[in-house]
Amino acid sequence: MTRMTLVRGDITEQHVDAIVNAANSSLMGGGGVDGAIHRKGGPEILAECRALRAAKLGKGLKTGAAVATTAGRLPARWVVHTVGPVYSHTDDRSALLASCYREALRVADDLGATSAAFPAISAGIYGWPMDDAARIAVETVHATPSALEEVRFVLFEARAYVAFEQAVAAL
Ligand code: AR6
Repeated sequence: MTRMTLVRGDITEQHVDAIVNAANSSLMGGGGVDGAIHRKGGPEILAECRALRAAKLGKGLKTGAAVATTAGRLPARWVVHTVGPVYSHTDDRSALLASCYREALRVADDLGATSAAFPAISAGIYGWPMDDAARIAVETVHATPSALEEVRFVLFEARAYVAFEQAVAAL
């Protein structure tokens, strides 16, 4: 049974097996969580991302998919990169956001991770409304079987923490 926990803080400081990155399809870094992970994790992460692009992800990582690299200098074993959908007012992309959590869990599970930390994927630069992003995150992890002992949601802002707390309470 996977335990879901919530903490307010910085995902790059979490001592877990796998840290999930809210990346973009290029895997070449960016702002938000992605920027923080590459900055603190160091150049080894980007080097592995480049190698993945060259070997099997020529067109980049698809939205909703996940792939692992080293965690470099972070206090974790792996970074699992996933690409959230950009929020749209006209197009329901919820299934793609759910897929990010499912695929990242599957990749972490396949690696033998026992703990994973997730940010609120798509809820920053990609514009997803926080309450809905939290509901999709919590419901998807709850519904996805894995051997992980702990899935930790690491929320940077107070309003994100409250949204995740409410989503857990609503399960
Ligand atoms: N630890 C935990 N959460 C954080 C941290 C951190 N260090 N930094 C930001 N957040 P975002 P997205 C929160 O924008 O919306 C990048 O440029 C943040 O407050 O990181 O999926 C990528 O390269 C928000 O609640 O990811 C992509 O181009 C949440 O993490 C694009 O941004 C997600 O915000 C992805 O956008």
